[in-house]
Amino acid sequence: MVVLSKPALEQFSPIKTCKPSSTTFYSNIPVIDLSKPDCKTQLVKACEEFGFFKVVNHGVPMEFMSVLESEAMKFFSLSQSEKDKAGPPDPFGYGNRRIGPNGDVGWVEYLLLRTTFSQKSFDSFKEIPNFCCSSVHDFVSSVRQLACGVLEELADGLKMKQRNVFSKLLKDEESDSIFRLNHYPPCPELQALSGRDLIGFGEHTDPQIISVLRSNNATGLQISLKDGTWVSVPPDQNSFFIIVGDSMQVMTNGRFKSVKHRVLANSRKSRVSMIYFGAPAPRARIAPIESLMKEGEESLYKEFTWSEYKKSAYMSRLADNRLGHFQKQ
Ligand code: GA4
Repeated sequence: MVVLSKPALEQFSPIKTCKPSSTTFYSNIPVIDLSKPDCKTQLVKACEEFGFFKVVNHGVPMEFMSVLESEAMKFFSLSQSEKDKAGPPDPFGYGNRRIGPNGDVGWVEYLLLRTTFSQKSFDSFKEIPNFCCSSVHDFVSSVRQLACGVLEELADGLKMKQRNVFSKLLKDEESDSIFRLNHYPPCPELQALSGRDLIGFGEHTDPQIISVLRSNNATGLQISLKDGTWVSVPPDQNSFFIIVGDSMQVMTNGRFKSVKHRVLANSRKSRVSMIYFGAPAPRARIAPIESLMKEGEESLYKEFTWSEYKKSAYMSRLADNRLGHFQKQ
């Protein structure tokens, strides 16, 4: 075992810590069975109450998840210098501890990948040693389908005339959706030295429409409830977690909430997560959808394009309220 001294801890001091949180899991996270005919009502309720839920009977083959997980572990087990050859993430590639361009750091290493599989993306994969492009392709295609299915049920549940009002944004050829593989190495020594929990990925909301997350069976993911309490999500490697993003909050004029979430590093076990961030095309206009607004209901947000929102998001710090700039006074 490597014993770290105080100076070693100081070397990692930019990594944030928090008070050790309760180890009990929150048991009220909605679990929605997508094979049930009434799931749309439960989906709408979960988006309103939590902006977060788990889906089962999701249709993504288990094999896609396990193959990609072992590919990811193979990559993250390479030497630092090998992994660094695939970085920095500008915007795609390997990143270590630094998150985004504005000074955020976390106890995490990751790969940010594009989701369009053109020749260009095949080329960019060649720069990632030991990485099998087809495992990402299979997984992402299947998860995109899951995301679109959920969005169509949501449109139905909201009684919208067009079932594809949200899903068509992700299906657009120019959709700016991205894919992320995160690895949170265990850190028992650091945790023991500081007596606190290490933040793997600091609190934030996702700027996109919807995010679909799958992790191995290691703990760490927390969501913030409406009253601001942080609760731990029980991991489940066979299911997916759906996260409502800022753009969805805007399109529903605040009826669905983009949920604040974060990841605490696990002191004993490596956590690996894979997240698909479903986004519109850069030119797509994001604004509250009129048919979803009650008579006399005022729009809470100024209209913007995804490209404008993304640009502004990338100028913010992780924990900032990014929608603040787009809220009407
Ligand atoms: C949060 C959601 C996605 O992981 C991400 C993140 C992005 C990054 O890691 O580069 C951002 C973050 C995320 C929001 C604000 C900016 C951009 C880091 C950051 C400080 C890939 C994304 O799209 O937005």
